[in-house]
Amino acid sequence: MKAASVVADILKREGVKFLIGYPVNQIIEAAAEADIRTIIVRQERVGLHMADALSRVTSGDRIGVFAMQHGPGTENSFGGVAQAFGDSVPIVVLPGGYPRNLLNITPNFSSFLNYQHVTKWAEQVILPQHVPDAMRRAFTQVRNGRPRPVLIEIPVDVMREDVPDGWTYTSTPRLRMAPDPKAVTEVAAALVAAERPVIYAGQGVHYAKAWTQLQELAELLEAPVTTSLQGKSAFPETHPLSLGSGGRSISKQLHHFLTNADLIFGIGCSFARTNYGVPMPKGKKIVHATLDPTDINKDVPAEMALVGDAALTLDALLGEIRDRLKGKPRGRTAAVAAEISRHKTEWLAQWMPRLTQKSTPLSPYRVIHDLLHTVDVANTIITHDAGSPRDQISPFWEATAPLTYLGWGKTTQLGYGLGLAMGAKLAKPDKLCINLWGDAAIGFTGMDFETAVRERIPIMSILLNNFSMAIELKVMPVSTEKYRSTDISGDYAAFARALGGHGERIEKPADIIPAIRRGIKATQEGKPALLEFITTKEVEVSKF
Ligand SMILES: Cc1ncc(C[n+]2csc(CCOP(=O)(O)OP(=O)(O)O)c2C)c(N)n1
Ligand SMILES: [Mg+2]
Repeated sequence: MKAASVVADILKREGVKFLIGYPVNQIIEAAAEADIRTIIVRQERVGLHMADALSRVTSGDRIGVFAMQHGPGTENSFGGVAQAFGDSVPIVVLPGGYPRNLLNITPNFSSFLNYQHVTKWAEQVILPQHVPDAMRRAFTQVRNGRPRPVLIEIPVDVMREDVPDGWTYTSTPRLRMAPDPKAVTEVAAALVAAERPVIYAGQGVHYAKAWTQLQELAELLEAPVTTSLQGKSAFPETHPLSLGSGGRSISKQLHHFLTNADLIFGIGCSFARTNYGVPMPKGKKIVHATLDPTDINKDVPAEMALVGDAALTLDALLGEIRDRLKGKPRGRTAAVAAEISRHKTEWLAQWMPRLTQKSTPLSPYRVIHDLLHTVDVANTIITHDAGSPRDQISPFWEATAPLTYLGWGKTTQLGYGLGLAMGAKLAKPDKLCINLWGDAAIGFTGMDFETAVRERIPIMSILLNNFSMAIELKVMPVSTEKYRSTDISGDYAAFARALGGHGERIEKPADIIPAIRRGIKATQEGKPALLEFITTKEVEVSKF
């Protein structure tokens, strides 16, 4: 068997159903021969984003795989891999490599060398007989420990060579690690002793599928819960103990509770310092539970820490806490819920004029509010994009079911959302998959709307077109005034139609909901929809 066919065979044994890629890479042809559906994108970055979403929405049970050609393909893929690394997403990247006589010789791009800083594991396979070993290592690494991209570079001449008969492959295990029982006892005592604890859940809860344990912990401690952007939807945001998600913009109730917390318990989170996460106030007792010890004491000093899978960690803590409380609730829930509700009511009252604004151009907040109240939220997977759309939607979208909101942004590449929605739709065809983006974002990856049409991946794109990079207006006043440097333009509804999709431009408030309904209908008929809302250059976000 040729090395490329061995890779395809191994992908099959690892449960891979889709190979997303861009030619030329012999693995694409070999995958098709092995009945793995190949999906060809218009540029590598979007394909990587699709693979990324596939892993995210399946909690890593399925691993997104992407293959591209040596040279330009690998050079052009860097953004997609870097984004997955920044956001800790497990994907397998299979670049071709230059033939061995040119491999590692300048100016030929070496994936092995160049991807070191954006992968947790990178290998170059020199001999065809080593392909199964390399694939075993890659899948073992991608399924275990901190989720992150892995990469196996196979030179084109190796792909064409035979792997000698007798090779074997066993699919790799997913192993979990549990925290030190002694540390669990100490943390349980601290959680029970805290007067005003706040639980901060990260995406580790999604990967461990520890959603019920998280809710149980909140209800047992009678403590409020927030999440990172990546952890958004790990806790039902309509729950009386929910503070909503953290991000660059946050709710008033979240600000209030974090400011007044005596202990912050981070579960399945990195506490990485970022502009796109809520900062932890100084002087709080931080308890950090994560599966990656390199995050402990990195950006936020922790008084106590637990290392392990979020589900096993929460299981262990729940046992200890139940023992300590002895079935006697402390009766805090009503007061905590009332305190949340008071701040939430005040906050929403303050934002309601924008959320229900009747003027034109439309308020992006009105579009988001109408969308939230039109779709079936629990059966929708939505993602934001970089820039204002992220900060406008994330505090106001109340996710009710796990993995129905793909939050992101440790690094914030404009245009990421489209591929995420497409990958989510591939993995969960019964969900309405939406990406919300601005007119700068579509400039990066918009052409892959054609991939959605051609590959029958009926997503719904909500485009907020304000003919501007509005978020930059404050930082670029002179270049805007002199050279119109923040202006951009386009007729994206026409663009969507030209590519074979459903495209509509919406300018009046009364047309928002009917257009959303028509967009959903188009997706149900198998046609991707792009709804282009003409909006104000809104720059206000909910910050404290
Ligand atoms: C690849 C990339 N380059 C640059 C940026 C910096 N950046 C963040 S948002 C933004 C402009 C956003 O404009 P738009 O999407 O139209 O949203 P608006 O602020 O107009 O609502 C820029 C340039 C980025 N996030 N990603
Ligand atoms: Mg814009």
